[in-house]
Amino acid sequence: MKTGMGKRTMLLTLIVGFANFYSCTDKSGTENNLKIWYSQPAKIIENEKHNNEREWLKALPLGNGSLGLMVFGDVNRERIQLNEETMWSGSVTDSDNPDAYSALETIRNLLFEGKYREATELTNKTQICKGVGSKPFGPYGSFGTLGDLWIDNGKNSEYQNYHRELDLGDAVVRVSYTQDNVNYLREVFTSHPDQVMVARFTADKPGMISFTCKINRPERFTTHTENDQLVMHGALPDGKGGDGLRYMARLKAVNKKGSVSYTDSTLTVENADEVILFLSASTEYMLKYPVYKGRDYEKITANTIEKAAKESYKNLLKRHLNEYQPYFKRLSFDITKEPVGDVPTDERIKNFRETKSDPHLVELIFQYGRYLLIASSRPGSMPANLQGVWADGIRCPWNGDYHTDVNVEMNYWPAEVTNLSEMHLPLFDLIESLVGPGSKTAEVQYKNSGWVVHPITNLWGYTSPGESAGWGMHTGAGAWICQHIMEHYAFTGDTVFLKRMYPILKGSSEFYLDWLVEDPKTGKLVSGPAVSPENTFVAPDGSKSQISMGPSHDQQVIWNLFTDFLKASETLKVQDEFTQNIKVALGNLAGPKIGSDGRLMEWAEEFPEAEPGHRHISHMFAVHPGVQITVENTPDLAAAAKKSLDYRIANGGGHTGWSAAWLISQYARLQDGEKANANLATVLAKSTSPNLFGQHPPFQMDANFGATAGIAEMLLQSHAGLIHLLPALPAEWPSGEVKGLKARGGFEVDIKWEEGKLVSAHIYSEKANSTRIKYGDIEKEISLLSDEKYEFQIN
Ligand code: FUC
Repeated sequence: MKTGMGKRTMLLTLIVGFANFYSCTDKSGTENNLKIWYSQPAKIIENEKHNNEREWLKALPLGNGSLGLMVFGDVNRERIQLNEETMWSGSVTDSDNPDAYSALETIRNLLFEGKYREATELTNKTQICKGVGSKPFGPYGSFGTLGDLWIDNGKNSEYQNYHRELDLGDAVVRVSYTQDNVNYLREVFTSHPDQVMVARFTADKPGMISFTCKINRPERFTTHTENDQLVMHGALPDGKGGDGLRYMARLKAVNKKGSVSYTDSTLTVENADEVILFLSASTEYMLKYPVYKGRDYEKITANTIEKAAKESYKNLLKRHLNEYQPYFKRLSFDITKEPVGDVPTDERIKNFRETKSDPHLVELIFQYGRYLLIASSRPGSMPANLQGVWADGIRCPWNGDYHTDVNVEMNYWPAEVTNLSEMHLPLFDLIESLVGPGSKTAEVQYKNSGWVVHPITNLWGYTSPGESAGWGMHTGAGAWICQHIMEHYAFTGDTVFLKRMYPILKGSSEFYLDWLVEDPKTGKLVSGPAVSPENTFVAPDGSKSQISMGPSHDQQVIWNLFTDFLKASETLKVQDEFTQNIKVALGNLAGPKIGSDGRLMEWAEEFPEAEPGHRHISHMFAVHPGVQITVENTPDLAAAAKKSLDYRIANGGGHTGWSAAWLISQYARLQDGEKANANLATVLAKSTSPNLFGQHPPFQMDANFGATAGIAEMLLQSHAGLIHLLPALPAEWPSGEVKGLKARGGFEVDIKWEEGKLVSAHIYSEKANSTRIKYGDIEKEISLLSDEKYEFQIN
């Protein structure tokens, strides 16, 4: 026990032999608040304008990793908007710039000489990608909608008792209403085990289910009927004037009583007692450089739908629940004992804008982030993109791609700590797939070894810089995305995974070892020409520039990468000339600096910011998600970081959803629960749609994932070499309980608190392990045998 604990006593109880089932236990028993619900449908508006208030943002999302659905719930004309994760336009294209290398040294020298204007001009001329980069409708492509399923009952009579809900506890959308004295119920879910949409239509009187279905999309489709299926298919544009990926969706109905008939554009149900609609969809895409095509999408969609259609609804639901619930129910979070009440979710959000307080809404948004991650990122699927797996147009803002200069990383911040490690796996498949194209980019652009990715990537292995140097020269993206590798390992201890990813970590380290150059003034190693995403400074020559040598962000992500690489090498017992070279480079890397105003510096020199309230806080990577700056180990830098954050916010920072969400984690790491909570309130009040989708605006899912991760950081941290309980608890959550959070080292942690103070914590480890636990000024070393659980109490 640490000295200075005062008169408080700590009870430490060891419970031996707590078996394996602990980690799979359903922890959601205490929750009464897992429903998003409304008293009205999302409206059906033909050709609705793509704005931030659109009805689509009132529809309810379902997803199984690859399929994404948005259920509107209209009584007479149901719209289920459809997504398939690989519905990407575009095609493979060579964007690496062969003119880059010959100008690189000149640019670096100009920057070292303080000639920012010239350096920026030359960077824009020579370093950016060849071609049109990520510009709309080019080969970079975009994620987009698969289309819409319309279910028209041909009526327009009044209805009563309307209720529409998404239950996060079972991932089912339910729509119920009374029409012409008949009570109707629709239940919709997306099954991961069966790879289909299942939508059941029932009524409390026989023969009452009649409707006509169509499937369509804004462009490039035809429909036909085949073996009692309505089939939609086509090819997306390749961005070069031709056809790109081919896709297919199949719809089939299984009825009890009544009849089902098909034409080449419709599926009609008449007078059935009950109907189940099945939908399967796929494209020919494969995440495999350099081919990317080859999935037998016609056969896959045919087989899955036929197989599912043979099963009973009961079995399909059971299989869905058996797969979904063990993920979702690993964690529960309660911060109020008040009953949840009967205020629909859209009203709650409206009210929150006034009251800025609703603990139930906080619980819901936290669990919703977990739900959305399970729905958009299942093992074997593509990672969650800027919109998760949900898009309602043929082109998304920012192409709905993977932005690697914060956004895709933020999507995965909640994965480990909220006990959804498996959902992290698609990100590693993506990272692995970047090594091929990224090695080519490294070689062509910079004559470097290893692999690189710049601030954006897509389904086509795009790794070149963007089309403008101001944001496109984010050379730190590879190091940033690689941070996830050792994070996953730290939480899981999975050495098979580490062995698989080690060459990738090494390849990224090789790139940066070649990339770093000595700053002639300091002798330290610096990265450049590079941006601090996506901020602008006023250079000493008066120009507004983004390009410099050694921006703090790059220095920090490279520090993180080299540190992780050395840890991985040690774990796998690799010690050779290369590890030695990395060790030396790590020692020579320019580190974080505090400016004359006491703030953490964003660039190697004290440049004034052109936009002091900029939404990115890239130089704060070291605080979160990085670990280089901690309150415990580097208090001076932590204090400087806090000053930087406060200054950003005082100047209007945190104004996009993801940006405010990041601030939750930042302040949590700096152990300021009140400011963390204030930024959570900003996300809820300013950046949350009626269906709780995050808004940049426009809709962007990172705000959801960032908010969930931020709440977790407020409750538990384990990045500073110990498990810190309740490091940033705000006064607004005086009592509560969280069960099932994860800490590095593979620990599972339950925490209960009352009147702002810890009551007890349970720490469990499947493997024998030891750690230090911290609460307030109390610290304690504990050692656990495998499958043991400690109870940590304070009286
Ligand atoms: C980053 C941000 C933007 C936006 C885009 C998708 O580059 O700077 O605000 O979120 O990603």
